[in-house]
Amino acid sequence: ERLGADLRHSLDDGDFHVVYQPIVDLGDSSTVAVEALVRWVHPVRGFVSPVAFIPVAEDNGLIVELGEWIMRTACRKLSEWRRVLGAAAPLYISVNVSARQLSEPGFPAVVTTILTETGLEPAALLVEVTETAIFGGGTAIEAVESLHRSGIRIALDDFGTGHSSLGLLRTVPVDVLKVDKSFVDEIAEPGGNPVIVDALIHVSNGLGLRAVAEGVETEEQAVYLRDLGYHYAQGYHFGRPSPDPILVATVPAAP
Ligand code: G
Ligand code: G
Ligand code: MN
Ligand code: NA
Repeated sequence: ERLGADLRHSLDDGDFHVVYQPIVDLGDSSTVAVEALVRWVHPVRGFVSPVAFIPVAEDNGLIVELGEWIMRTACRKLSEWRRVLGAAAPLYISVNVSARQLSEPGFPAVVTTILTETGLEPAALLVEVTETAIFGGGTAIEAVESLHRSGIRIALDDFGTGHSSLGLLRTVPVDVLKVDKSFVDEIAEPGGNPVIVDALIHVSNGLGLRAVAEGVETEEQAVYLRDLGYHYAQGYHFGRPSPDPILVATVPAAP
């Protein structure tokens, strides 16, 4: 397929970029972490959404190489922030990993090598997986267990939208629940019903997990979530994904 061949060229030509979205503490809006998100600027088509190209890269296997590049780029970035900012750098970086990457033999070893190369300890990395990826079969669960054993933390992304079984939270080593935007959207919407965000903070606390509310777009939603007991959130209200939200925010303006 065309898009597939273009992915190959763009990987060689440097048309992929990684942007970073703040994950904030709802108490003081400080950035505690960032999520890495890949962007593709196609030489002819311009911006192509990951929603369109990640599935193609999964099908033709390029996601393995692309995903490794994203992971290395993100880890280098956190390393740079630490070099410049020391303890004021974000605590960890969150990286999305797809089903195909998880079931690639040797994936956990690749991740460990990247951490060593970039001088990060395992706890500096949070790997985001979806319920669907974990249950895609093969060795995905074993990979998640192996990453977790090495000290890398695991987040369940888009939580509640897949074929969720709450039992999964007891059988797979999960540290963080990323509560899907569709549930956050119900807050402060006419006719909306925020019952799921309410239920999930209890589930998360009860299991000793951390919850991150995704897709927070308004102050009203942020306040509501904080009052429910959420500590962490992410969304356009706090910051859109951008090339360097950390150094841009801290570099003093020119006189
Ligand atoms: O960043 P954006 O909202 O456009 O992302 C759309 C979808 O693409 C989301 O489901 C997101 O998880 C996925 N995505 C974005 N960046 C990456 C990435 O680096 N790796 C993988 N596997 N998925 C990504
Ligand atoms: O599936 P995942 O949660 O990894 O996808 C995150 C995607 O959601 C990213 O592509 C990011 O650009 C997008 N996103 C992040 N915050 C918001 C938000 O507040 N509103 C909307 N519409 N999208 C968001
Ligand atoms: Mn994610
Ligand atoms: Na998500």
